[in-house]
Amino acid sequence: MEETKKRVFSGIQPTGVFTLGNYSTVRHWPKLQDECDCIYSIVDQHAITVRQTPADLRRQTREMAALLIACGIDPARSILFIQSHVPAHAQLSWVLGCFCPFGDLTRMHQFKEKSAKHPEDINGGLLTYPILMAADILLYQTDEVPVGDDQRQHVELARDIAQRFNGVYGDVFTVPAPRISKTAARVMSLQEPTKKMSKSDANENAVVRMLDEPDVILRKFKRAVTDSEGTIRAATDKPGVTNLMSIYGVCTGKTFGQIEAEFAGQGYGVFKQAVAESVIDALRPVQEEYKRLLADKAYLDGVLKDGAARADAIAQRVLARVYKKVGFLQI
Ligand code: ATP
Ligand code: LTN
Repeated sequence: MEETKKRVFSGIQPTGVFTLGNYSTVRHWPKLQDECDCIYSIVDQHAITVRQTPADLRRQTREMAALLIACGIDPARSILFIQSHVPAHAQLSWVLGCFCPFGDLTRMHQFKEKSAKHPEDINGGLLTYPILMAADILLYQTDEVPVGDDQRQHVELARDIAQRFNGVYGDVFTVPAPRISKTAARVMSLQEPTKKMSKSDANENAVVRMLDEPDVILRKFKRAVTDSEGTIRAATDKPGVTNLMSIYGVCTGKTFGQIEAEFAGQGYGVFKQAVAESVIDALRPVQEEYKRLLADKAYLDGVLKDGAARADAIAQRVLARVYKKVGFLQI
């Protein structure tokens, strides 16, 4: 009998070069490829909920594919594709929107944050973003969704939608669960350590990018906001130092206890230098592989084309079932 592997789906927006925060989450994805059936999508339709420059979006989409492969996503074992290449995402999104209460959308943290950040453009897409995300997930009968902690609420909404739909039409969708690695620390901004480090942050000093050169990384860590206490320990009233500790933990695998012991009696200068070096070492192999891949556009495009065809075949079947269930006439 054929063994049925768990289906895993996750997405990432091509909104810029990805950060150490994204890396903290994405580096867990390749490990799932052996035990699970993995599908990873570059979600360009989600990206336009915030205004993008078309040429940049195109370039960043291909760059994101190269970065994901450089991080270890293997196109032979996983499906890697661009969301807008599979029309069923937008199609299912419409249907699912009719199964999602308006109030659930307005209480999403990300909607509140992004509408505060872009008060001049609080568009419908920003509000319905989680419905499209639910469509991404449910189209593939996903069991688990590996994401950072900031996306938990969205995955829970996808669960609610699946359950509501199943409640009306029978077991159509697999009910997905978030898979949040305990070691996928939520990396915070280096300048405002109570806010998450975000790709689209306008303050470059706040963000360490995957493709930053070593001297840039060092400079950003030297400027990182800490506090006046001068001891290296994790505490809620020390968000800057705690964030640096978790970054050091991501790059070295050390626990907070080990880090506190290692830097007992030392100052922030020494600690910041060590954190920067650990990041530089962790990123170096990914950067090298990325540069190699980006030079081979034909290979990347081939991977994305093949990925879209494989994703589309799965998505079409699920969409057809949904259309039938809700009563769309098939001729
Ligand atoms: P944007 O700034 O455009 O909103 P983002 O940096 O939040 O983007 P996404 O593309 O939305 O990045 O997220 C990709 C993945 O990275 C998600 O699984 C998300 O949970 C994770 N992630 C994003 N930021 C962080 C962070 N600071 N720490 C840990 N994981 C993160
Ligand atoms: N909303 C996610 C990106 C995303 C996603 C998904 C993640 C879009 N669709 C489906 C998991 C599953 C984010 O902002 N990180």
